[in-house]
Amino acid sequence: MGREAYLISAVRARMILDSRGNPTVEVDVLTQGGGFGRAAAPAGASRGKHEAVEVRDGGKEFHGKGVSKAVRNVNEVIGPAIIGMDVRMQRRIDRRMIELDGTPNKSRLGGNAIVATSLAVAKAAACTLGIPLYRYIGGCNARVMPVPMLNIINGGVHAGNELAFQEFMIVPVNAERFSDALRIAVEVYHELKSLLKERYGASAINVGDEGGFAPPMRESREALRALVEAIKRAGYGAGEDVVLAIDAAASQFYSNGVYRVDGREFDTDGLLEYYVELVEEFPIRSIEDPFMEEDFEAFARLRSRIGDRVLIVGDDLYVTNTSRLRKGIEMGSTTAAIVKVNQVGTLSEALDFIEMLHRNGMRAIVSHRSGETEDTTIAHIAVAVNSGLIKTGAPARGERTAKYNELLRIEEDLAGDARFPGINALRPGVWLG
Ligand code: 2PG
Ligand code: MG
Repeated sequence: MGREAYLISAVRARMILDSRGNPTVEVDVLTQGGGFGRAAAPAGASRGKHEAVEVRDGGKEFHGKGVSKAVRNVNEVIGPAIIGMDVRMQRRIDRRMIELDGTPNKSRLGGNAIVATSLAVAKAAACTLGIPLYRYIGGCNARVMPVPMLNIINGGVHAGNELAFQEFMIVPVNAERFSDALRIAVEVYHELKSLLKERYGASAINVGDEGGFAPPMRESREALRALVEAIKRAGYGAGEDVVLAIDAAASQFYSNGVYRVDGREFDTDGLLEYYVELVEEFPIRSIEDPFMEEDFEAFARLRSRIGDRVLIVGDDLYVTNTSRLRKGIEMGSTTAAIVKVNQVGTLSEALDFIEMLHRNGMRAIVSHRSGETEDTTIAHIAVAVNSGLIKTGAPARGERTAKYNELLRIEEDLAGDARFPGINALRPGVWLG
């Protein structure tokens, strides 16, 4: 194909709805060669303070959450600036958008406008080349299927119960391939469903924002015990076949030096000891955002206590931002980080962040947001960069299963080349082959 085929011929944005019924931005990018890419911006509920800013309309419509300004920014500012550019020049296009925006946090054009465009550009490039997105980003090196971390009990700001920790996850590590791991997770999910129904009644199996159950529990131990029991009832070993992970999202229950969790009030040291107790009692192998988002030092202390056994993960701490990550590396804060493209705003910045993690022997966990769409880009990114880990909710609700289903297709496409790292994914620095 001639070079003209790769030139961007049109950029179109519109408003669509996300999984919480809020407006979000969707962008189509077309190329002269007939390539087409479509992507949508997700939205977080427990957002980090330093994330790229979403531009929303304010006012009465959609309770202020409209995105007509962000849509206009794509159609009238970004589109005209990138039409005619070579769609394969991802970094140049992303840089162009960053320059056009001109703010440190993408607040002028909107992180939501920019991220949807950036991802749609990558998809249009892959489409024009006639290859799947994961191969476009990762080339022939892409081969590691991610171990899924499935949030099957929802708390925090994602659910209407009293659990302070936001996410209680299962991680099926003892499997030959991704599809087997997903099956194991689904079996545990359904055991958990009947267990919760027996114990708390039918309303306990209502689901939260990420498809996990939101039972009327009051304490983390109650949730962790239920997970262990569901794993056993499904016929698996808790700690061997399936391990546990937590996203505390601690900024949400922190104020003025005090963490309010499980009916108690902790200072930083007290909360640290509480995590150590939980790790001794339950097969927890990963803890995300254990402390509030500015306390790099507390993360580092937890890491030196239990970092040899448990992945210590920064999400709100880093917000997919390399300068924050650099600080975390200097201080030894974590052994892993969550990667959410919309926290930083462009695909190339997210890829930089992942590269920095990998070069420092840390794990990248490619992640959804609690407000999602049918967009499956993160499934492709996880495989493209051989992250070995993905976080995309329970195996229920269409916007969550869209990602798992795409991973099933990718595994099929990779066929004999696919690798599934199992427990090694939770060992930072270990090669995932
Ligand atoms: C998180 C995410 C996704 P949110 O904290 O890790 O699970 O939640 O999108 O609400 O920030
Ligand atoms: Mg998080």
